[in-house]
Amino acid sequence: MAKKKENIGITVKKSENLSEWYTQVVQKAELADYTSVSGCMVLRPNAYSIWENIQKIFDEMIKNTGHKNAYFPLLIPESLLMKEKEHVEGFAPEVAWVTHGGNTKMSERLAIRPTSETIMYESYAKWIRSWRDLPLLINQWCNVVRWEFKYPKPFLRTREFLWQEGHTVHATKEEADKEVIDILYMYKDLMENYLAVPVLTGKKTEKEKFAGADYTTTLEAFMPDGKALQMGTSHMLGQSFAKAFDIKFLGRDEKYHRPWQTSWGISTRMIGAVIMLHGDDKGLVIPPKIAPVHAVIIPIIKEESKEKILKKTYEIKKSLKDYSVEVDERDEYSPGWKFNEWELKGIPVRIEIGPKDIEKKQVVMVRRDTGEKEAVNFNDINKKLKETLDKIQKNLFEKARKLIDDNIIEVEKWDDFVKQIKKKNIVKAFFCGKKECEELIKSESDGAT
Ligand code: 86X
Repeated sequence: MAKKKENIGITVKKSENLSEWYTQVVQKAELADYTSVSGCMVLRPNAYSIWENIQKIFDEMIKNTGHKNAYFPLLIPESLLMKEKEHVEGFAPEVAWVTHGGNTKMSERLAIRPTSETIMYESYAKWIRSWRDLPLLINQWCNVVRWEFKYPKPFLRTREFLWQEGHTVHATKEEADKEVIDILYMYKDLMENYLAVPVLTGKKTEKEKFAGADYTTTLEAFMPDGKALQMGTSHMLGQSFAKAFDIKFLGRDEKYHRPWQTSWGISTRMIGAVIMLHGDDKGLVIPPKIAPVHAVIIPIIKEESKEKILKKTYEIKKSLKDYSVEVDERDEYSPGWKFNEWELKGIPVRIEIGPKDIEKKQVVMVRRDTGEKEAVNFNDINKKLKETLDKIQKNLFEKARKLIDDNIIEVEKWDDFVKQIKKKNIVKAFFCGKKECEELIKSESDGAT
């Protein structure tokens, strides 16, 4: 018997209470869960598989451009972490420490990495000898911990998160400048063409740049609440770390030189942006290119035709071997209940097949993003699925693009600037870049950054 519909759906509208809506989607789509440690959350399989897809895409991009992966230790001695003062100063209150091994107090406490510049550059100083060792292009995928006290939000603000951090060393400033921009545009490609999240790229102000960097470039997405969300950063570190860690190389001219460095990172926070931006009142909507499951086939089973329908269902699944396809043949749930559940989980395409469809040699294909239904002949399923996934991918991006475009307002006067910021728009205006002006802007306009 089919179960009666329980209240597994989202009970608030996205437009009415974004924050509550977000929390419900995360929980009910089984993306993440809280634990007994505040700010430390479980990435459940539905979210971790999205992360694995993102990793795979970006990992290939950086490998194709000569970068290699490595793994550096989790624990960083205090003295090492403090070596480049400028970069730690503002962050020191967020460092989590390991102080004991069993009952024995350590002679020097160890930081749980908040970022890995120090531990990596200590090694770099040993490994880099001559111009032949450059460029050094290393990335690591790992977890980091920052003990923040702001209210945690799954994916968007957690004390532990997963990320990649790339750390490169170059012989010349020009090469390092180029690396910063190349990575920035790889990030943009990933975010726009795979996550379907349009981003604005640019340079952070003096106040907002990474203190250890000469300059910081950033990618910012625009959320439905009118706020910008930082999706990634790519820094030009200049020579400051090379000096602090005494990284040098013997040039072709037989003289010692200071190399130039970059660092860059993206994290599981991106998943939060995907949820916020693409989700709707029915729940999650996953862009096809990062979806762990592309399509779910739901056989509409009547006792007399059960065998026939299941046989065809698995035939179809087999014919779709280029895609990740699930079959939901649970008979304790009604078709309608299953439809709702797969919609809640954001799976891009639903394929329904019932007794009448078999007779007509067709299935019904349903898009998650628009709800559009279409009858598709058995012979066209493969082709149609590809087309539909492409359409969904494109539509999600274009909808998000429109949201950002509609909310960017260009102004020339200060009063208009303040007015538009208060309306939660993104404002495009001239900015002199001075620190005093930045502070004034922030205080006079409800905290614009
Ligand atoms: C800044 C800079 C940089 C590599 C990236 O943005 C991309 C990947 N690193 C990270 N940052 C800190 O340096 C930092 C340091 C300490 Cl000690 C901390 F507790 C928190 C931090 N947060 C950010």
